Amino acid sequence: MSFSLVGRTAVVFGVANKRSIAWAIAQHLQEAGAQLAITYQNERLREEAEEMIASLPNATAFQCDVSNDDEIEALFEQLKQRYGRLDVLVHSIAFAPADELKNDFLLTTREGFRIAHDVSVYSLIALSRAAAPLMTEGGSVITLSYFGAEKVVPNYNVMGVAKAALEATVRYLANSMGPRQIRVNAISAGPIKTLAARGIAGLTDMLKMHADRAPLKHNVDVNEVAAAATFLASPAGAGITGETIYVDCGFNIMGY
Ligand code: NAD
Ligand code: 0WE
Repeated sequence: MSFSLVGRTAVVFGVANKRSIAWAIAQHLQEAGAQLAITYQNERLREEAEEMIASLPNATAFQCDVSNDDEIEALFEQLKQRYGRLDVLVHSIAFAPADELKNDFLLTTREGFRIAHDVSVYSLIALSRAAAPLMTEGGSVITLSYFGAEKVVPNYNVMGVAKAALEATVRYLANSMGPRQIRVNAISAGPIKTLAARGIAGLTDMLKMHADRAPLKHNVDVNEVAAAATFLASPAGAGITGETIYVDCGFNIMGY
């Protein structure tokens, strides 16, 4: 069984900068032989993203805000024209309004709940549906989750509820797309200092506690997450679908 992605095409969503988990995954998929479409969210991220993506062999940059159905449709029309077929889709996107990650969970607003679920969960369904007709030889869809889906992590709040919905969505999509040989899985990564984690009060203490408590006694590196994604994307992952695989140095198995 092969780990090679030679002759495969992957689309990767969620590159903001060099620290992005999506960027590490894109690099690993490229090293495994895939050609890549890499998307960034908006004009604000365009310059940095385009420059990074231009530096990666066999990679092309596209813009797509996943909260906009027209942008999703336009993107997949471009992907169809350019590549014809798709094999791998990586969804590495999450967003909740900043206040929702610092206020008491009881104060979660209707709009904050809606946005968190729209951007972080519904987008996986919308992107999977758009990709399915291009995955004519089967495929692999991969999303990123976090432990806050399963147990309470203070301040993760509505994002925890959204990640629980994301993991359930992975199971329902796996059942829906299975007959087309499209596999759908989540990687639940341990905390990593990326743009999405920066500014979180107490992150440094949290990283330290995580490394102390995890069986492997260190923090997760983006390359460990990217290696697991490459495995799930490759023929070596055949037979795995609907799963949430922890890449967290074993943190989640501990009871005390
Ligand atoms: P990041 O900030 O680099 O990536 C998040 C991405 O989401 C950004 O590229 C941002 O542009 C994109 N995004 C947000 N709203 C969007 C929209 N409407 N349309 C298109 N793109 C949008 O941070 P990251 O840590 O690499 O996060 C990637 C994924 O990994 C997220 O799902 C996050 O929940 C998950 N995750 C992160 C950690 C961590 O500790 N950093 C741990 C576990 C899981
Ligand atoms: O999924 C995430 C973070 C996702 C995220 C980050 C932000 C920051 C900027 C979603 N929305 C926003 N909105 C913003 O305005 N992680 C797994 C990283 C993370 O976030 C936490 C964590 C960890 C770990 C929030 C509280 C506690 C722990």
